[in-house]
Amino acid sequence: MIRRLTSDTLDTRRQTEVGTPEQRERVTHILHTVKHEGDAALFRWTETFDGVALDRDRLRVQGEEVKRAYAETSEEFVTALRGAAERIRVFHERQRRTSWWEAKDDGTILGQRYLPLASVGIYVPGGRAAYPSSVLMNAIPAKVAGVERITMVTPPEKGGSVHPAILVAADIAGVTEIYKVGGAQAVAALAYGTESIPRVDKIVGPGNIYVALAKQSVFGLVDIDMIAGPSEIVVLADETADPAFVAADLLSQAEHDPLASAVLVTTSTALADAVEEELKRQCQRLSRADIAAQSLRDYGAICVTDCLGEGIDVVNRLAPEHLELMVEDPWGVLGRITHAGAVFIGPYSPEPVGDYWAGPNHILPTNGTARFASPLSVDDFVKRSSLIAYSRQALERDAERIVTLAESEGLGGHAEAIRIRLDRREGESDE
Ligand code: HSO
Ligand code: ZN
Repeated sequence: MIRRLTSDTLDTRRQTEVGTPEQRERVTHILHTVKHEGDAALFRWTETFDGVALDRDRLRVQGEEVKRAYAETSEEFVTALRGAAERIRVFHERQRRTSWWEAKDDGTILGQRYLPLASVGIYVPGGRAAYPSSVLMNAIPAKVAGVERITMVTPPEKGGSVHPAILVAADIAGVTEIYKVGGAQAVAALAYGTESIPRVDKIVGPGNIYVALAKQSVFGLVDIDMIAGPSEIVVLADETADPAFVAADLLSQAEHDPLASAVLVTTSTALADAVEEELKRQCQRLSRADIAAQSLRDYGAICVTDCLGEGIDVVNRLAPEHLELMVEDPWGVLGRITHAGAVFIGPYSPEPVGDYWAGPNHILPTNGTARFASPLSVDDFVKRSSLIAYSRQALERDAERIVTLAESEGLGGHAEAIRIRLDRREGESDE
């Protein structure tokens, strides 16, 4: 049910090309219609893809529906979600940046100012991939950053409603408006704006292939987050690890998606054998056994290495989204890990702790992109401005060199903007 691969043959990275030419063409067409026809195109596509007839009133989720959503979900669920939200908020508060200024003796002031984005759009997929926890992970960093308008879009279910758990999560996270539209048409609405949906500055959140292609297409007009691939976990374990724990954690990731990848890298053949047994035993007990089994078969692997150093090299090469360290000295190993989206340290830090509760973001770089990308954070929802304040004294001092550089680029107007100031005596005006 799971392959044995060597460190040479193990590579979980997928193709990075997103979508087929036909899918791209379809998305281009959908974007075009929404751009030119606005709401009318949204209603048409929603009828086609979701089988739901919308109008302006029904497009936006009303306060009444949110109230009803609370009534339809259990108190335990709401309490747990609130607890998670608070922990996520506290963790992300620590990521807040402070603007800074530096005043020098020559009268110059240089600085950097952070400001929140004014508006962001969060895409929440429909059906089985609609996770309330992901609503929190997307919206809370934006809230902490100070984003004023947080718009959520999500495809309506058959009867034209949105899953109550998603509405409750959106409410707890501080989402300001919710629209029942999904797919490429929702991305188009967020990027271009329609009569009913105001455009936003950045679009985040996972979606299917059409959503990913649409996000890619509108990038530049608006900002986007990463294009997330299927989820991954790598467990690095030695003979001290509990095989039942290791198997459970691999399965917790495999159950997400037939395309998810769960990999064990270990120095111990005995552990590898025991984990394989455990995988078989535990998998059949899962409600999503089919998905987990398919994921393990197609994208799972066990890799036995000669030594821990070789195992660490394999991990760094894979640059996994999630890495669990279940080795005798996990803190010692941590210093040698260079690429991983999130590192779970020791036997009592299974990945679901991070998926739901601990506080760090569960939206992480996939497909080896942890080599250069980071978890979603408050930084994704702020931007910087540079601040430059020169004094006459400082300008006099630096003028010659600035003029030299300007003239070397053939930009006389630049040089003149410096000279005109020096030619004038202090306090003198044009008249
Ligand atoms: N492990 C998933 C996040 C998630 N798990 C949501 C449960 N709900 C992707 O990293
Ligand atoms: Zn998960």
